[in-house]
Amino acid sequence: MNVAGGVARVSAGGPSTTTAAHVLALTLVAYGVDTVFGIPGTHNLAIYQALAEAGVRCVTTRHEQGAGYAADGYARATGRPGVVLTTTGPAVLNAAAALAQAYSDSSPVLLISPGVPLTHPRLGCGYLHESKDQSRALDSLCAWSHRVTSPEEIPAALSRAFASFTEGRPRPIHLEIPVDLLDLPTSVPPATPFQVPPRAPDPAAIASAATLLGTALRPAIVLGGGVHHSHADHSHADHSHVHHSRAGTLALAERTGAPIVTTANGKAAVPESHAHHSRTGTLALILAERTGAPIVTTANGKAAVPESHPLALGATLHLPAVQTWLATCDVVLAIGTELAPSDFWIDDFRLTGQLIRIDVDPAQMQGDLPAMIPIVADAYLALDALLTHPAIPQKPEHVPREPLDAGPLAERRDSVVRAGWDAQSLVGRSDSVLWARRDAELEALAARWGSQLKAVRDVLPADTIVTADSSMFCYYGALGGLPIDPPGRFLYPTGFGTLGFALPAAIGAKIAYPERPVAVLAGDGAFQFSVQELATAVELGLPLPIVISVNGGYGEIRAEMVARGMLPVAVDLHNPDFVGLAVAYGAGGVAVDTPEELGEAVGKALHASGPTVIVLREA
Ligand SMILES: Cc1ncc(C[n+]2csc(CCOP(=O)(O)OP(=O)(O)O)c2C)c(N)n1
Ligand SMILES: [Mg+2]
Repeated sequence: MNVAGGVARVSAGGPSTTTAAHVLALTLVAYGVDTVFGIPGTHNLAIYQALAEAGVRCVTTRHEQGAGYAADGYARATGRPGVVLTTTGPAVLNAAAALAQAYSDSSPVLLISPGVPLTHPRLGCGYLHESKDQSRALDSLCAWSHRVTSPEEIPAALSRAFASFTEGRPRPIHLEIPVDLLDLPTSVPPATPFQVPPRAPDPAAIASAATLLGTALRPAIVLGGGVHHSHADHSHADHSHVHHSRAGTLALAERTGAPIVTTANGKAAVPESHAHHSRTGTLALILAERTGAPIVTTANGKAAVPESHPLALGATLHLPAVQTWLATCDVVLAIGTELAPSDFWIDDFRLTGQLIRIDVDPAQMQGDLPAMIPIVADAYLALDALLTHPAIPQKPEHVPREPLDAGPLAERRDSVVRAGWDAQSLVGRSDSVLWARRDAELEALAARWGSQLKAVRDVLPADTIVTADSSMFCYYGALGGLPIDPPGRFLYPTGFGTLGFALPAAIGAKIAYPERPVAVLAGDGAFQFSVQELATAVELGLPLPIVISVNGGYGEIRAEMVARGMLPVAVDLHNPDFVGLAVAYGAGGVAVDTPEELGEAVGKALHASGPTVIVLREA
């Protein structure tokens, strides 16, 4: 028997029937899901069977938390939903930390799990994998969790999930299917995917923002993770339904060197071959050049624009020098960012200038830093509208040369001059006081790893996806000290601040883009939260350099204890022989001492037949 979606099935028991599990699998396929990350168990076998029949790749991790981070890595790298499949109960809770991390970082992760039977009274009678209320537990960590009550509800629930990944802020979703529904026959067809048009900005708000930006003396741009995956970055290949202006598209093409194609409806578009670049980031850079605004990014916004650009301050929002400067800018444009305490690393950052916020999430407009001009819209469309507004210079000719140092605006207002844009004035900018202070602070933070990070940077190809963990090597080191230009990426668990993210996230990213280099950075503590995923990477033959910064345990926490005047307790860990451990898993393992050895090891690992653990002893 064929069903919509065209997949025929023959089951051992005779003529096949379409079941709830089949409708689930076929709907996922219709939405373009080609891979799920998870672990099979008694309750989800029907789903595994239907997925296998539908040709979906099932990647088995060694722990459901690893599946969650892998799906998240896949989602962050591609902008497409990452799907996790677990069994009921402990498996769902194992994945829960990863879902909460995805919530914090606005990553579209879909967890599908069975649940206790619909017919079960759920009164704590000891049903296998029973918990008090699994769906409610997950609902408090995700955008939402839904327990369906009939097979017919499955395509509707999935359709709602996929729509919510694109219509606003993408956040994780849990779909629970009572185990007794999975094998039920059904005639409901799989869901038919549809496009949710990206949210266009309010022209009046754009006009106000353009006027403010166009007359700003010290404008600044802050980019968050929302810039990587605005709707326009991931919509239909020719983008013909996205109403971006021809002017914006031409500017984009000029900047990326992409050829322009004209679509059936006469609109100009840039082909999908340039999809690895954030089109939204490119527009933000063009706006920066036209207004002379330096750009700083959050951790999640890292590499949305080239960090080598003279106007880019990198992912340094946590540095006091950058905060002091930002606080004195007269106009700040924040795009796709919460401007959260975990972005600033302090709780009470305040601006003195006027704040324009662009975000798909209306809730962001009245956050800790309320927007003076709120623009609730897709970031690409809003930037496109700003760039074509007459109040914004149409050429990059308004770069304020001075002052970019941290003096209070009032004292400086008179000395602000506007200079004609040329390459020379931008090059000169990197010598300015602001950049010098940034560099000094970065160096102080990352001194321990400075030459090591440089050695790693030198051997990583431009399109490398770097995954990082909540370890000092990553946030004091790589976040500000490993510059990345697009199409490179930096995937890091901010906000929720989990440990064990980097390795499984790299597995997900590498599965999404087998042709792109992917590298892992983690501390010895973080690595051991998901060390078992080495087996997954070995099994899949993924050439991942995994650089472990070894300091004998939870270094940051140890330092905090000392700073409090405590004697360190519970932070010095017995470590395994990491090289021996890697070899036992079938991976490569090497200990390095010098930056040269590190660079060489990372370079070699990129071309190995599987993962390589590279042990870097902290000085
Ligand atoms: C899941 C989880 N458990 C505990 C913590 C608390 N924590 C934050 S940093 C840290 C130490 C991490 O050790 P390591 O990865 O070796 O980095 P280091 O601090 O040594 O650089 C711990 C335990 C956390 N963030 N997440
Ligand atoms: Mg450590």
